[in-house]
Amino acid sequence: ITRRFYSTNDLMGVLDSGDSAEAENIWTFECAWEVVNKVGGIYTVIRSKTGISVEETGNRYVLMGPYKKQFAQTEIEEFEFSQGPLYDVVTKLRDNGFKIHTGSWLVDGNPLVLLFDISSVSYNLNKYKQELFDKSGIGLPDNDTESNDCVLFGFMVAQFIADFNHFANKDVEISPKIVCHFHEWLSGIGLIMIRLWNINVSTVFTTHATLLGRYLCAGSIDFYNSLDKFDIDAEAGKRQIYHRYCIERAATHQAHIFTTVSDITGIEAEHLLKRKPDIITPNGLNVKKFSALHEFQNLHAVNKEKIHDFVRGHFHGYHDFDLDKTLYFFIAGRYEFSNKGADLFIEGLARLNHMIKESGSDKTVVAFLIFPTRTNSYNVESLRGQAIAKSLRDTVHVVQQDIGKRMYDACLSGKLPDSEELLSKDDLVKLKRCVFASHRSSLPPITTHNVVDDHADPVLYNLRRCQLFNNRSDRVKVIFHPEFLSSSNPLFGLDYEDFVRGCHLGVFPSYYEPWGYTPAECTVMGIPSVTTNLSGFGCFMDDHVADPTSYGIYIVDRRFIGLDDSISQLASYMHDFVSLNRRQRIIQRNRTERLSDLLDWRSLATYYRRARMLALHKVFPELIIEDENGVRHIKYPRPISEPPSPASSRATTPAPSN
Ligand code: G6P
Ligand code: 1S3
Repeated sequence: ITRRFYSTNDLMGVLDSGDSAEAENIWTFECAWEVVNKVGGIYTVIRSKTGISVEETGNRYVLMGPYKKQFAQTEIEEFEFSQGPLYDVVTKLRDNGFKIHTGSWLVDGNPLVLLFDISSVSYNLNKYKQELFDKSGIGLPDNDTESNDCVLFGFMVAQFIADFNHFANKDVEISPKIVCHFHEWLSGIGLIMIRLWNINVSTVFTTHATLLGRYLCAGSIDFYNSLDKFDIDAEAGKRQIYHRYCIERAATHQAHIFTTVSDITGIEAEHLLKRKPDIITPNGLNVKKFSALHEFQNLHAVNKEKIHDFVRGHFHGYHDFDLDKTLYFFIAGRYEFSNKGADLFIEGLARLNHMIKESGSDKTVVAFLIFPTRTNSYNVESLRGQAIAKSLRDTVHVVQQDIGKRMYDACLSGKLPDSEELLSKDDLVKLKRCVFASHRSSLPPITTHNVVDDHADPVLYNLRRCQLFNNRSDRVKVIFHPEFLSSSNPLFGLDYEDFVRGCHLGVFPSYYEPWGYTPAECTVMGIPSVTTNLSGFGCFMDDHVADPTSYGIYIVDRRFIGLDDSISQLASYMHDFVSLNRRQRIIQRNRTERLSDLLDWRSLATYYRRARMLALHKVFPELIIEDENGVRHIKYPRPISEPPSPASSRATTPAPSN
C-alpha cells in the first residue's frame, strides 16, 4: 500500500489514545450539521468513525451538532454532564438562554454529544449577522434560511468553545490543548467566529465537496479541464450562492489545517477555494468482519433469493429468462442524474443489451436504478405483479401438499402412485386460474412507482430514449425504483444493505464524486463495483491497489477520454463481468472483500489524527519534541496501538502499486 501525504513528512505523528489525551489534557471537538442529523454522506463519515475516535481520544472527544428532535429522540441518551469544564459551560450558556441537549450518541464508542437548539437564539439572528459582517465582510441575505440557520448554529458553537477554553484553563496543572474539527461550509461559521474572536484553540476544516464544484458539474461544463479558467466570484454570483461560497472560502482559509476527502477534491479546492489541502482525509467505514469468509457469500445467496422473488412478480407473464443465469446490477444514490453517472449507466446498459444479444449468451441482466424522487406511491402494475406471484406461490404450495399426501397414501397402501392421478382435476383448475390471471397485455413496467414528473424525469426519459422497455428479446431488463429501500417496502422487503449483498455488481460511473460511499460499501460487503477516475474512491483504489480490476473494482476513465469512449469502456467492463462463470464470480467476491481492510477506519483514521496533530502543533508548539536524531515528534506518551488482530494488519492488503 502506498500512502501519500501533503506535508506531514516533518511530523512523525504518533497515535493519541484515550489515556494520553487525558494525560496531556487534549480535547477534541468535532462539529458538523449532520451530527445526529441524518442527511447524507457526512452523517455516514461521522457516525462510522465514532468507535475509533472515542478509542483514540477517550472522554475528551465531544461531537457538536444541531438539535433535530426526530433524530435526537431515538439516537441519543440524554444526561447532564457531571462537574468539570463541560458542565460549567453548559450551565453558563443555559443561564444565558441557550438550549443545549447533552448526552451520548447511541452508536459505537458512545461519544459525548452536544446538540444546539438554534431556535433558542433565533432572536439574535440579526445581531449575529451584523457582527459577522462587521468582522469578516460576509453579508448574508434574509431569504436564505439554510445560511441563517448556520449562522445561529455557528455562533452557538463558537460561544461554547470560547467559554470552554476559559473554564478548562481554570485551576489546572496542565493547560488544555483544544482542537476543533469542522466539516463542510454549514458548520463553517463556528470556525470563522472562533478565529475572529482569537480563541486560542486549534482548528481543522474538512470539505466533502465544494459548493461551486457541485453546481458547475451539474451543468454541461467540461469541469475538470476548465478548473483554472472559472471566474469564481461571477460563477457563484450567477447561482446566487456567493454568500455561501464566502463562508466556505473563509472557513477554508481561517482553519489552521485544511483537508478534503480525496486528491481530486483537493485539486478542485485548490482552484475554487484557493487553498491546497494540508492533508487528505479519506473516508472510512466501520468494517465488521465475519469470522468465516463463507458467511458473506452465504448472505449473497440468501438475499439474492429475495431479489429473485421480486423479479418473478415484476416480470410475470414475461418471465422466460433463467434466474440461475440472471445477474443483478444496480446504481443508487442522491438523485443527481449526471453527477452520479446515471446517464452513463443507461447508455452503457443499452450497449450491453446489444452485446449480449450479439454474443448469443444465455445470461440476462436486471439493472436497478435507485434514486429517490417525487412519486404518487407504487404503480398498480408493480403491486399486481407481486400479488399474482404470491397467489401462484400459495396455490402451488397447496397443490404440492395435496400431491405429497396422495403420494404418501399410495405408498402406504403398498402401491406406487399413478402419475396421472397425482394431479387432481381440481388442482389443475386452480393452477390454470393462476396462469390465466398472470397474462398481461403490457410489458413489465420500467418503474415501480408513479413518478410525479414522469415525462421530464431524466431516468425515465433516457430509458425510453435508449429503448430499454423490458421486451422479451431484451437481455438487459431495467427497473427504476424512485425511493430508497427499506425492509418495510412491500415490493422488496429488503434493507439497502441486504439488497446490495444480493446483487452482483454496483455501477457508479460518477462525474462528480468527492469520495463516493456507495462503491466503498459494496467493497466491504464483497460485492464488485464500477467506479471512475473522477471519484475520490476510484482514485484512492487506483493509487493503493496494484490491479483494481482483478479485485472487482472496475475504474472507468472519465478524465482522459471522450464521453463515447467512456460509455464503451463501461459497457465492455459490464460485458466482461457478464462473461464470468459462477465460480469466477465467487472468487472475485472473495478478492473484493479482501480490500475492506483498506477502507476500515482502523487504517484511515490515521489521517484524521495527523490533521489534528498538525493543527495542534500550530497553536501549541510545546507539543513538539525532537529526539536525539533530530526527528520531530508530537509529544504523546503512548506509542501507536498494534492492530487488534492480524486480519486488520496492513500486511494482508494487496501489493503496492509502485
Ligand atoms: C455464494 C453462495 C453459493 C452460491 C453463490 C451464487 O457464493 O455461497 O452457494 O452458489 O453465492 O453466486 P452467483 O454469483 O451466481 O449469485
Ligand atoms: C459528499 O456527499 P455527496 O454524495 O453529496 O460527501 C460524502 C462524504 O464525504 C462523499 O462520499 C460524497 O462523494 C460527497 O458527495
